[in-house]
Amino acid sequence: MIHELDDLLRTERLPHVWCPGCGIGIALSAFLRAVKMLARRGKIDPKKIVFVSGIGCTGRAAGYVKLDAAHTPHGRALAYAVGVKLANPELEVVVFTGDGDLVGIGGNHFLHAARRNFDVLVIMINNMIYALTGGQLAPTTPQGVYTTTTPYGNPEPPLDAVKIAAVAGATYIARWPVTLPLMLQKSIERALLKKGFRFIEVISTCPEIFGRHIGYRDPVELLKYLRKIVRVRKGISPLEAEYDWFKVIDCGVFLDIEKPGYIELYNKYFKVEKK
Ligand SMILES: Cc1ncc(C[n+]2csc(CCOP(=O)(O)OP(=O)(O)O)c2C)c(N)n1
Ligand code: SF4
Repeated sequence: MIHELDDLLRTERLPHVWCPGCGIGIALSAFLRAVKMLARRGKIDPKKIVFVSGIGCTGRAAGYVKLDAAHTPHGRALAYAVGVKLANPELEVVVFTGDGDLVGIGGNHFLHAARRNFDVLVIMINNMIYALTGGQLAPTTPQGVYTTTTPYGNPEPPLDAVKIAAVAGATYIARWPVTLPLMLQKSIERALLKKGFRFIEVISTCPEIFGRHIGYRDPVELLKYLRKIVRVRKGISPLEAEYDWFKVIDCGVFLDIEKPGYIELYNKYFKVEKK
């Protein structure tokens, strides 16, 4: 059987490891469709893309894409991506990462890459849990929810990565749920053509672990619930966007500005001479 994305997939590695109903595949296919669309229009060369992921269910994506890819240690995807871009600024570096990977163990890299407006696109798949390791608390886990490390309910308020990216200094910030894959694709297309630190949060579904913990083991019911709480809003600031699993999750493009990215500033201050 031939699929329209086969040329961007290592089909010999399929079937993939993700559970039925997992949202990660929806996000990955939105990314690959965006690449395909831009390549067709001559705006991007897939041979210049480097796809970097860390460890986690999300991290497995690096093994399936037919792009230059790296499956790096947990929490270090962004640090690795920064190294790749500094070594060869001609490359378009994309980090495809889990919420635990990026804002848990990798939180410091996130903060400083955004502060530097480093030239990288970060797509964070937020399933609100450490899924691969069986359901421990993530920084993004909603308050009150049972996890294997908070058996009496999570006492902590969750971290909102959109707001962190905004105050730290990103140039593009968006959030989309897996229930709106076309909006996500268009947003990735836009972000791929920009410089600086671009951050897209994908609200994903993990029926196997997170869903089971909150009483939505059925993938369809979980998707229906997600659809209910998502509110698409235009023109609001990232600081106004609500992130509350029990009430509403605001989605949309919250920031799209131009300012010099890190590579441009580096060249300016270090006065790099071309040989
Ligand atoms: C240094 C290090 N610490 C901990 C782990 C164990 N570990 C693997 S994946 C993971 C969390 C995964 O959660 P997330 O990044 O949100 O990805 P998901 O599986 O939910 O997609 C952890 C703690 C590890 N592999 N390496
Ligand atoms: S455990 Fe959750 S995140 Fe991991 S593959 Fe299964 S559904 Fe997806």
